[in-house]
Amino acid sequence: MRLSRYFLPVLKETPKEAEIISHQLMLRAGMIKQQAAGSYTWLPLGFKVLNKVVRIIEEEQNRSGAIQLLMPTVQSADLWKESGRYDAYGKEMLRIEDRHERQMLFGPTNEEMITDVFRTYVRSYKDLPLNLYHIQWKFRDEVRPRFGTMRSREFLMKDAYSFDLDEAGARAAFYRMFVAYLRTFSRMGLTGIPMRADTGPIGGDLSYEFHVLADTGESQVYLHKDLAGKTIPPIDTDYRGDLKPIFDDWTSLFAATDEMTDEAGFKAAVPEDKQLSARGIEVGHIFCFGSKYSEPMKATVTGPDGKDVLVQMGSYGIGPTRLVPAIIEAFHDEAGIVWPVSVAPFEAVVINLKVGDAESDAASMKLYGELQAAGIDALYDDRDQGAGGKFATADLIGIPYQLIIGPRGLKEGQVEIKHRKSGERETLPIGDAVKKLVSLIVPQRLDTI
Ligand code: 5CA
Repeated sequence: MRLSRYFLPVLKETPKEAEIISHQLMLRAGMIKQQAAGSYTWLPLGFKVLNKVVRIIEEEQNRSGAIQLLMPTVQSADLWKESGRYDAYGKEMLRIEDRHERQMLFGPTNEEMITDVFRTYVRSYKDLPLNLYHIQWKFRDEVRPRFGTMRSREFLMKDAYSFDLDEAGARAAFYRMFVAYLRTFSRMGLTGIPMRADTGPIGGDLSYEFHVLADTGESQVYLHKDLAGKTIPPIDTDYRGDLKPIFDDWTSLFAATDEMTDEAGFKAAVPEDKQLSARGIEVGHIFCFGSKYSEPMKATVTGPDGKDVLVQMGSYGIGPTRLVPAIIEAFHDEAGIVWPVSVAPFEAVVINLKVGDAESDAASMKLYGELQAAGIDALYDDRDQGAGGKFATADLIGIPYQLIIGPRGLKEGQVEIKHRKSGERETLPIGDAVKKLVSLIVPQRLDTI
């Protein structure tokens, strides 16, 4: 992408309405624009990051055996009356009436709709286990939408729903998602720490929230320090095998939100030198709720003995539009965002210091082309502007590597690479630059670990 033709409305000033750093930086870097309270347009740069986050989620969901579909945003109230949640959901649900005076709603979640899909088609235990997921916009009329896309009213959710013959099957499905979640957050450079949590309006008695630790997090969390450095299950984890040992290993160390414990309970459970009391951002939440929906909605399958049984269900959410600011909370400095390569909007930016100088233009275009040919997601800053402004933009929008090309270096046959994270700059022969960038970038995509 050539920056001169891109749409990147960066702001010089920090907008006053933004309280936390991720919200400030998303506005300044031209990633989002507020439309109404808790409702945002994703501008091109933001949308590019969001898509990378979504792609990682999809890859890990697919790897775990979940199958993607897509359900509508606007739902019929009838299904929610069947489950009994239409009245129970209260004011957070945006209720709509169509021209025929039928009651509709903008979906805050999809347990009812997926249960309806299931009961329409699935008849036999032989079709189980089944896990269906989608990535779709939700609307919740939050009392306090705030912090930009961190807590918005319209937000994107990955929601998966599992169906099993019995409780043991439902548990195994829960473990598969648990492992997929650990891998998903880790591929974005984050540690998503699973914590016992309250089930709220989704229901059931077993649930874990995944929290990213950050001072600006909305939840108070208590955990055993060793959870932060634990090994993540690798790419070749066998999702058909028994994943309970991984679940047991992670959950044997204490971690809970303040809805599930208090300071006294925490202090009694964790040795003093291992106690970590922190703020957390809830980036995922998984639930196991048995027949809470299958019973009122009569979702059954024929079991091995020929008798009908209620299907055992769970649901599993991740918030992609919350993950983007959560990643920024974890990775930024005074100059701006410092994206991990795996979610960076561009992996490298070619900075032409002297647009209009024939040699600089030719070398920049050549290297930009070679980077693209090598599969690098590259941006080319070809704007006719001073070097200071270009560096400031590249730092602000957080591109992991800057390839700096100017007449002085070219005379010596040299270019420079700046590492955004460390600030380190290295000079190297022009012919080595692309190879060097590929060797730096590819391993950090974390798509083979
Ligand atoms: N049906 C279940 C799981 S599929 C469910 O709705 N769970 S949830 O309510 O916990 O939401 C799942 C995830 O969506 C949360 O962990 C969070 O990452 C994200 N999320 C929830 N509310 C918001 C919001 N207002 N803004 C941004 N993300 C949100």
